Amino acid sequence: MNTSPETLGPELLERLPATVQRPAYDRAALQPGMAHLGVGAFHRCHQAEYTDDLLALQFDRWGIVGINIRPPHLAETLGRQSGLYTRLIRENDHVEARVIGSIVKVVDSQDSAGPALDVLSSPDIELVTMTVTEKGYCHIPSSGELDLGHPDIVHDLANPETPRSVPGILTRALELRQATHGQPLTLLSCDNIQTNGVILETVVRTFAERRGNGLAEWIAANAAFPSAMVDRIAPAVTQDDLDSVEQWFGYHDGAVAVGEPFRQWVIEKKFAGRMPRWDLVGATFVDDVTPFEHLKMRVLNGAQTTLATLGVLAGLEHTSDAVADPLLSVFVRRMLVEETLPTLMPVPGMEPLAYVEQSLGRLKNTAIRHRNHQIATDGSQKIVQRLLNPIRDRLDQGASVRLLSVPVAGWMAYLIQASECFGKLWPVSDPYAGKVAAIADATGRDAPALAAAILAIETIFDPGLAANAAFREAVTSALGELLSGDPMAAVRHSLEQDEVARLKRSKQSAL
Ligand code: CS2
Repeated sequence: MNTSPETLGPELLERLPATVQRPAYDRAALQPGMAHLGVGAFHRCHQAEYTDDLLALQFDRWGIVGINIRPPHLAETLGRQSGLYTRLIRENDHVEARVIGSIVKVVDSQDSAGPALDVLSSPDIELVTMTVTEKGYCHIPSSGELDLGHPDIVHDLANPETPRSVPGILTRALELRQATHGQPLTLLSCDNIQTNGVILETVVRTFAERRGNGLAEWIAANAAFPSAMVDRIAPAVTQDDLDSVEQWFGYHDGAVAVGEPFRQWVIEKKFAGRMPRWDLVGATFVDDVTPFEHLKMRVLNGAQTTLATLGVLAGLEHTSDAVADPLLSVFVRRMLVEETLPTLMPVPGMEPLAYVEQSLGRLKNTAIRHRNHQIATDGSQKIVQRLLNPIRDRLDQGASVRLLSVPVAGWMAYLIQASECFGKLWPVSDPYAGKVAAIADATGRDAPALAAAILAIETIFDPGLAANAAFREAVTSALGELLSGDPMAAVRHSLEQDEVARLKRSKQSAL
């Protein structure tokens, strides 16, 4: 008879296979102390794991209440398992399994903000971390300001007590805290956005200022918005991952998370109340996260976005396939070493070249099935910090941006080819997908006209950058080739041109 396997839960903890580690503390004694918004694969592989490590070392009341305000629902997976889940660390053939116990409760707040507000306004909660994706902040990517024209923001300003956006919900929660117990709150963004704390503070403050009643002043005095650099590659979980746990360990887990061995968390030391001592378990508290952010976003994430969009255009499925491609691998290393590294500030304790090699090594991990389409999702929200900011710095230095311009054109080509006019080659998800498709449908296959129209989107390309002749020329010529029958010609040619320029430079310096 075929009986279905037992589902992970507290009763199973004592009977887990010896190869699966279990929480090294008494979960039953844990109290909710912090909340997390956006319980996806990344949170389960990162902040929840650091917290699990901390609980094993120094028991405190830092149990996590996990909240989702967008799909998926948590009740049927994590909820059913009392917050427990299996976190797999995978590297090629190596697998390490551990059940994480730091999430003590989950709350679904997709239908209305009420359940999320109850948690976030509770005096038990001293800290809220969040991974709500780049677009969750409803900010304008090129300026970092709250997008007052965003439909959810328009809705929330008109209906502040029933908000649906992240800025609206957080502002309302702070307002409820002010009106009831007055306890301070730390709001720690763990999204991969440059100056994420500043952006979060800006969108909340802008929202609060419009509410009036001294709320913005109360927030300024009682809330803290530290910035943080977060890192671990943890792709969207697949049915295969769930099946593997069942097959290897004999139990069912609907909330498995899979990540690579590497992890990093650098947090600005700016808390409104008590601070979980994540620094005792590998995180770093610093006064300024900027150099760490630049390094990670421009090198690791820059490489990922480059390999993702160019990888899709080359017909490759995962990051590990793209980085294994000889041409793309030479290209991405050259781009990072020659054009990206000179834009970085010194980072304490890190050697930039070694970081490039380490990053490319991480991307080769074949057990991490990170789909190029997943990384290309929301590219409009990612390219500013990953590609455009280093490009601007290079242009300020009077240096070439030939290589960095290719993935910018890659992002354009990725969205353009999803348009009707280009035969809808693949489905895409990006807040600017509709705009780019409309441009493509109106413009047709004229690469210079396409590039000009997309570069004119000021919320992504600031006008000063878009007007730069060298950048425009490099993007336009790469785009023409990426849209041709031989897309990788763009990559080959940019490398050849770069080589010629290098030879010229070395001849000149020899004279
Ligand atoms: C990826 C990131 O999907 C993406 O945009 O580039 O999620 C990346 O894997 C993480 O930032 C790694 O820390």
